[in-house]
Amino acid sequence: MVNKILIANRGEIAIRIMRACREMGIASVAVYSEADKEALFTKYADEAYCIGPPPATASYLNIPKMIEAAKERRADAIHPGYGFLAENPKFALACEDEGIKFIGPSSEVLALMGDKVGARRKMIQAGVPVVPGTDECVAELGHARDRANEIGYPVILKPSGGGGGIGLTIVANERELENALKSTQAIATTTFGLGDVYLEKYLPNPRHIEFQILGDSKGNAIHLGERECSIQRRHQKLIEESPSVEVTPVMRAKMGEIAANAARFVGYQGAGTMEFLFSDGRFYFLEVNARIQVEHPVTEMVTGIDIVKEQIRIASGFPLSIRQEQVGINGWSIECRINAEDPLDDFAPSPGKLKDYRSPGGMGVRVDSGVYSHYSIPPFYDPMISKLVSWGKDRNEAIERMRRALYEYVIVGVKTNIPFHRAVMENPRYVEGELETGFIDRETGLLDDMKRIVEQGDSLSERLPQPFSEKKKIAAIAAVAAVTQMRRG
Ligand code: MV4
Repeated sequence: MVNKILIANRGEIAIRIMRACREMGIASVAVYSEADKEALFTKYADEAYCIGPPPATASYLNIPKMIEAAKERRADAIHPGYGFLAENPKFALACEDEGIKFIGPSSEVLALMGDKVGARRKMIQAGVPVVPGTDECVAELGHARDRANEIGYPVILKPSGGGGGIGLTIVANERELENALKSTQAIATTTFGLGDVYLEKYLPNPRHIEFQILGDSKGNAIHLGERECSIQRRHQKLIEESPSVEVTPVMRAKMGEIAANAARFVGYQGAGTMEFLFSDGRFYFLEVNARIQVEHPVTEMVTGIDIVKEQIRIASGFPLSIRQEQVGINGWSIECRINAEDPLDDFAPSPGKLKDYRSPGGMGVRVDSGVYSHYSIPPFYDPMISKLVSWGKDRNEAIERMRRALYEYVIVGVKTNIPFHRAVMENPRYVEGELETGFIDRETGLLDDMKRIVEQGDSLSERLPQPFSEKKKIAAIAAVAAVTQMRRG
């Protein structure tokens, strides 16, 4: 097994990885930016190393600095977490060149999966069902027009160097194609440095369902079932669950086998996700996420498998610790991403100091977080406070536990999206499992539900003494004003 892992990431995922290290007796090295000196992950690690100023480009995205830190601290492996350098083939290659184990797929596989149209081609070869579309890029209008006519409108233009939703353009008819092609190519060039775009049939309002896969260096690959990730806002996932109400055991076995076969076909090593759109009872491959994902805990809760430990074992050259027949799905798990943002102000970020903080607990509740009471959430990175994860024997119990946990959560000092999560957990369509990617846009009543939830003030937070509460401040000002009035009168 590796001896010392440098975690090239920050926040909750850095701690998630360090927890696995601690249980496995592996030393951990945190690298932190100047903005993260007081962050929990910096304190949690066995060692900490400052890699530069707050902007990510100067710190968490700085490949030479990461390698320098690993060599200086004699780390024999690097875990990249998610985001930042996690799927950067140059980073994996730099690790490989220095004899440091990159905890993830090889640089070749990362490069292949990062090229979305190349990944599509490869998946077609592996027998994976894909959305009807082009298996090469479309550069000229004439070519795009011919292919779009074959596919049939509406179509969607996607940057090949992208992923995750940036630069997607829905094209309703041929008249729109010319402008759409130009603008998508321009966006692709500016954001990904590559103007390549490809075409797919546009599926209206699909569900987003993804399969977790694990592949080792011995050629074994298995799947850990699916996650339903349809509750998204502007391509940001907010709620995920496993399993999906839409997937029967027969479908799970069939799609899971297709996913695992595809992993084996490309020589996939480590943990990964195959994203699918689910529409009209069918799965269509979208892309591979070649990293540990934010939402991995829901899979861990229902399978009992520690995905980060498996990643570390795989990178150390060990075979997978479980066979496919040993993987079972037990109960139901839901994750709510708790963000420092104001859901009543178009989800505007709300970084700042946590004047008070107490996370929920009790049976079937897991909180993965990188904060503590009196910690200041820096404005430089994503505003996630924690991942609140519930587990229950069935979906209903997982929802009940999530509602109860959201009631218990005390976060004072910043605005959070907890009212949004409470509104969804009581939404009749959500409770019925009627989820699609258009859920938030379609459920126009959510805003009023959130307002009501905020006004009702039915939370544990409201019942605890709150030295900094806004309500008390207002009451104090009113009292002073009343006294002043009396004196005047
Ligand atoms: C699509 C699609 C419809 N048809 N592709 C958005 C994220 C990126 N990974 C792919 N996305 C989509 N691709 C075809 N052919 C609709 C979306 C999409 C979406 C997908 C998943 C979750 C939320 C979404 C919100 C809008 C659009």
